[in-house]
Amino acid sequence: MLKTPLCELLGIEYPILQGGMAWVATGELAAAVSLAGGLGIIGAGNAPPQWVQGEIRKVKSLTGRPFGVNVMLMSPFAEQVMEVVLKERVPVVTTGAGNPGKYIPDLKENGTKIVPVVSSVALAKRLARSGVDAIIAEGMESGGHIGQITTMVLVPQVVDAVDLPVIAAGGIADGRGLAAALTLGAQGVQMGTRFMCADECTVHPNVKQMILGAKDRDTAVTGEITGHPVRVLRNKLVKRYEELAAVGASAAEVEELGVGALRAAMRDGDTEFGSVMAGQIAAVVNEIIPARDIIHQVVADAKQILARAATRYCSQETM
Ligand code: TUI
Repeated sequence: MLKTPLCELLGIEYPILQGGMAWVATGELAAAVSLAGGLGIIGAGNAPPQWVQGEIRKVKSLTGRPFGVNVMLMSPFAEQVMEVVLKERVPVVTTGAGNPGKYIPDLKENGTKIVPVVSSVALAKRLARSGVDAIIAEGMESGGHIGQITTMVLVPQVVDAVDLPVIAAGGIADGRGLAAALTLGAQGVQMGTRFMCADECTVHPNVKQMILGAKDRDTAVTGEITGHPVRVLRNKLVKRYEELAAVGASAAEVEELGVGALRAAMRDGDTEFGSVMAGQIAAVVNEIIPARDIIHQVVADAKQILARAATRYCSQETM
């Protein structure tokens, strides 16, 4: 057992959430994670509401356990996706890339738990006042759209700023990361990149192989010119982006480079010119195993690490 009050709040066995990654986190992955006792999350990304509804039904057909949908607030379909989420009575909604404030009253009335992702203390405080149920504090080690603060620095500040369960995200892929997050005051973790290499993840196999091969300095942050910094694995797209940035290209030119690139990577396997969004922790992801095994390994290792630290470093004699 490794239980925190967050487990009770979300109705899960282990304090592990699976990141709701666009074009990656389908119903198959979400169901596998929820069946294993974590919280599986469908990534709506820029997908239309009909697709999201199909994935929700898929999860419901595979498990009766709680699951979530991540609503990407920059999506042109965000509002319609929220309507589907309400209609389908999805147990948990996470949000990203924006402020979900205007959706909170309807979600609360629906009995949906709302757990926004934030990358700053200010937004965490504002949302806590609006009545959200928990907060995911995501550091800039993460893949995809990121803020500017690391997980190590952001999590304790959000923990101090709000009177809600905090979930740490960004740079976490194993038991060491879970133990560290709990030590920082978080009640759980969200892992994205680690679950991309779950057996049940339907992302293109080329992407899984690229993660397995990634080393410490193999990610880069693109999109700073457009105002939407995004962490991806280095490839020819990144080179092209860096060339454009060097000659002072306009935001529009850079934006054009990214159109369709995420889907090209994640679904079609174009790891050369696609946008392979993944976190820095890709470097420690070295095997493709079932979601259940990921969760069990992470929990078992975290428990051992925390117990060892307590006996090794905290005994009376060493004081
Ligand atoms: O949302 C994410 N990560 C994502 S979304 C995504 S899809 C995408 N594709 C192309 C360009 C951009 C995105 C890929 N990865 N993580 C959660 C997250 N949310 N990180 C940072 C934020 C965030 C940023 C600003 C949340 C709120 C926010 O506030 C803005 C405001 O209105 O105050």
